[in-house]
Amino acid sequence: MKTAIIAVTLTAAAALGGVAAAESATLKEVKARGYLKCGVSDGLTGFSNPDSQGNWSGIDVDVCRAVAAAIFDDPNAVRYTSTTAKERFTALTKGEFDILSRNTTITMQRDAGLGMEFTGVTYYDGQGFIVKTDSGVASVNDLNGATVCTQTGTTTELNVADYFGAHGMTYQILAFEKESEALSAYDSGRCDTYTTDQSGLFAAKLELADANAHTILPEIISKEPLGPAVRQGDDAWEDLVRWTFYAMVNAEEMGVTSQNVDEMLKSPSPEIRRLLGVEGDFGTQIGLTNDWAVRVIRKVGNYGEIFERNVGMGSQLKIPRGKNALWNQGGLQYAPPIH
Ligand SMILES: N[C@@H](CCC(=O)N[C@@H](CS)C(=O)NCC(=O)O)C(=O)O
Repeated sequence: MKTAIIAVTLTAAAALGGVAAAESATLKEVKARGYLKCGVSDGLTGFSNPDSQGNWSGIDVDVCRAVAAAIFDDPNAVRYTSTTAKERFTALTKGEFDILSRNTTITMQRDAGLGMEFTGVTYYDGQGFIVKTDSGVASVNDLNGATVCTQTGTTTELNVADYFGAHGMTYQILAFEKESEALSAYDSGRCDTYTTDQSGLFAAKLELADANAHTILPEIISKEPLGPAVRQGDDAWEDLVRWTFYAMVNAEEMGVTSQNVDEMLKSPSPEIRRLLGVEGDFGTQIGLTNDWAVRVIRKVGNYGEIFERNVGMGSQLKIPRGKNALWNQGGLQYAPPIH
């Protein structure tokens, strides 16, 4: 009996003392290849969008750039693959890329039923609607009998069915595989409204022939927590991607930016010292060196910086922080602590 108790106590102590980090097969492959493979959209301003030279930018792109900075100290060591809403999950599970970072909503079916793991919420969104201002529609509740344009393989159709059903409203869906097709169908008057994540509506507005002739309705009909996903079965890779994002959120909370990170290495604050690897051995726990977050923050920035330049006031979209503010500023962005 006594022996059993001692054995249990020793096991617990060993667990608290830490176990050697399991080597990530994906990390090994990425290192040998020399770059990260990142699955993105066909082009969505603010999230993942190529310029005329084929250079990608956006919040989702910065997630991949951050992981590449953490591994290679080079945010450009990434190859991007466009994937449609419909194909994205099979493309990830078949191994076409190491991370899917494509304005993807976390749902139970996707997390538990499709062989993927989500690593955090990079953007809290919700589904909205855009209408022509002169249609007189001022609320979703004015859309009874409407023809609704949307994209296949997304969360949008189910949300419309749930909301319209619950409110006793009828509707007709016109669904397209490509966003450009859905949007031009709406722009040419084939649908009364176009529906998607509200962030996508801000982006879509910029593509319409006369952006000023359209209004985004005030209601949000769903929860769309967007985040990156990795294949199931490589827990160590999942941890690396998860803590790289958490490092960016923690950095914002601690006031560590791409501009001051080198100065911050001298900070006396224990939590900043742990984040930046001056103290502790947190980087090695995800298969990297302890200053992994320094590379991420220096080369890509903290969460607030990536939000502002891609979708916030420093971007064309000008989306307010809203729910994506930090938890201590009235928002939902909350990263677990590094200790
Ligand atoms: N967050 C939703 C919607 C994602 C989605 O595919 N949205 C469209 C409209 S914003 C899109 O990404 N279009 C760009 C593209 O297809 O490349 C989901 O995960 O199902």
